[in-house]
Amino acid sequence: MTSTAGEPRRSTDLLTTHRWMVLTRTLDEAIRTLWLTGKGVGGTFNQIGHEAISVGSALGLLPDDVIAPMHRDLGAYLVRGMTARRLLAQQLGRASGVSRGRDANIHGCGDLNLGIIGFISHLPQSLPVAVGAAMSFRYRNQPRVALTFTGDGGSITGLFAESLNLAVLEAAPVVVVVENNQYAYSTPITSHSANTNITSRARAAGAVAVNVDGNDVEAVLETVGRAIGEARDGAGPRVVVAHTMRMLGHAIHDGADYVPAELITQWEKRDPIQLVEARLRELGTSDDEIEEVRVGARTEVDDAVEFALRSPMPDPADVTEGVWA
Ligand SMILES: Cc1ncc(C[n+]2csc(CCOP(=O)(O)OP(=O)(O)O)c2C)c(N)n1
Ligand SMILES: [Mg+2]
Repeated sequence: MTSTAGEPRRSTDLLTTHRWMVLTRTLDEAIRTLWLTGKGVGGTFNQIGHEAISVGSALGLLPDDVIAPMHRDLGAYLVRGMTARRLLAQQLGRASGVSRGRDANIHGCGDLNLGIIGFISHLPQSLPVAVGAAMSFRYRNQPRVALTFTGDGGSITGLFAESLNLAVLEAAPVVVVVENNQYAYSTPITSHSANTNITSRARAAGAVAVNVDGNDVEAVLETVGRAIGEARDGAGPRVVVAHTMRMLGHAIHDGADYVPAELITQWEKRDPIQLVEARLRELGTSDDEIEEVRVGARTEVDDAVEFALRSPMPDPADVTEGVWA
């Protein structure tokens, strides 16, 4: 397998990308509705506003690559082939879910057949795992890449710097997408980071780091695609800091009344799906074609909701199966 740095690794047209983004948003909204109507189990995270990052990043990978998504990356799971049905059953803790009801929401939501490393934590416990996977690819001379995500809050932890340090020393083919959505739980980036320039912190560890507009999916496709190509070609780790806004609370219980309303209004004007739709119209896509995508997503998600709700809860008798310790 050869690759050329600078080229996205999978050809994809913008309408297909838009379809993944709309499916992600529709699924996310269904999860929210299920929780708000009392059908959820435990907590859940919404990712509205992050669709361009998760979808645009995952589309840059090849089938043999691995991905370790975080809690705002529903789109990455879908792009890698995890169905809406399995994801919703997982969210509802059902036996037909990815972890067979051992855990709910995105925790434990991995499937190595799809190259998805199960979510540990994004603070950023998945990062050293992705670095380890990337090191093993290099040792075995395999042209594969590991892609992982963390948040602005995750990027200020020691593990972020330590993982990057090792990745640089080992020239590990790993790409780290930092989703800077301005908040870590209720703490704004200006309160949790003395240096809010995340690329400079990544560079301090010796990694090559670039910024991207996280609401512009074409920019994400190009920037992360290039980073993946360079990592695959042996250039070492790449960090892409994608700037966006967390449009809802940290998790479903959080009304986020600590976020200034003007900030949300300002970012609503840059909604990633509206932006890609405006671009599609510019390129000649009709309103009917866009509506068709929305209807398709609603049909798929309605089916997934029905499937998940009629799936049984796990049987307490087999609770120890598939558990290591
Ligand atoms: C090791 C660990 N400590 C604390 C938590 C609780 N926690 C979950 S998410 C989060 C904040 C994450 O913020 P950020 O990295 O900016 O990601 P975001 O949620 O904004 O996408 C915290 C403190 C955790 N999951 N794991
Ligand atoms: Mg954050």
